[in-house]
Amino acid sequence: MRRFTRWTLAAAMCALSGAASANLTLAGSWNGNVGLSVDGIGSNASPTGDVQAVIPVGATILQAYLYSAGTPFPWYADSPNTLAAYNGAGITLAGNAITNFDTLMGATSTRADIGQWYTARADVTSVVQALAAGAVTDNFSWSVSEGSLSNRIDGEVLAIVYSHASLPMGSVALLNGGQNTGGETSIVNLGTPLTDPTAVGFAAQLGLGISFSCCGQQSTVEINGSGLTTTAGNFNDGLVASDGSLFTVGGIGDDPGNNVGYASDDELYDLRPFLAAGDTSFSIFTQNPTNDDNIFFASLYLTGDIRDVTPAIPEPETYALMLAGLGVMAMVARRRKTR
Ligand SMILES: [Ca+2]
Ligand SMILES: [Ca+2]
Ligand SMILES: [Ca+2]
Ligand SMILES: [Ca+2]
Repeated sequence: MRRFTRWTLAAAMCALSGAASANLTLAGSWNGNVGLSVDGIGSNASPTGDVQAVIPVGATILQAYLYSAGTPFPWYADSPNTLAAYNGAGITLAGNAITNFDTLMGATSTRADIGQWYTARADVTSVVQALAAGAVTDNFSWSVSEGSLSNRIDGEVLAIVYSHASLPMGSVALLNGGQNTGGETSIVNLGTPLTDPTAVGFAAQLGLGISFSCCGQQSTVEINGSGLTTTAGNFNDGLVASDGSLFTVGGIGDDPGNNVGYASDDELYDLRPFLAAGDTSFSIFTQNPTNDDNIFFASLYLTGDIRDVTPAIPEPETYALMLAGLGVMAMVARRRKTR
């Protein structure tokens, strides 16, 4: 029994250190005359509500993703935690049944009672291409429904990447979150050094998608080690303050500046003050001290050359935790051998 306890402790320590590795992974990046449309909606109504899109007339739609963010499991035992659950729920976008969710992601809380969020992502490129075909307007509004899972899905993000010859050269990156609430760092690597961020026309925007957040629950974000915000979260794109509607994403209709305060922080951020000419990379650190929010999505737009986004080298304390775990396992193994 004692041996079992030690093995369990050692395994748990290794698992903890593993879970703390960076988890903001690249869903895709696009370079050229590219632009980005991001919006979200959350509610417990049926339909859920309308999601907005802004796509220049004549643009080529390169990629569109629909993210649907469920409440955590096992906090709610009937939260969706499989792709089959999402694909069978009756989720729709502008009346189109979305049954091709093929990627699960989502944060893991350091609180066992909350557990894990299972956010699903579907490729809706062909759906959005058809909806926008032949349009004579830049602005779209499409109804979203969460079907039978409305009470256990906080909301949807619609992210669209397009290109248009009138746009400046730049990069878009979409990131699947699932940040460990305890804190994680990702590195954005650039193919060419940054031009002067203070020059006219330079743009560097970060948008975050966060679910299951309200009522003072908030996250900290640092860029290159400097504080961007301590108040990311809340349900700015959710219609009511109840589970199944706690949803926010930085994007259309939000202030491109960095808003101060929990109520006004809209999860759309200007990174220019944190960047310098000649930079070849920058870091994004997120942490949710309240351990109950799901940072499941991030978008980047940069008049620069994003090549990839990679996990940062684990923090020193992560190494220490991992080594401690390995040490306990080695100790247990030695004791077992001598018996
Ligand atoms: Ca809902
Ligand atoms: Ca928003
Ligand atoms: Ca907010
Ligand atoms: Ca803002």
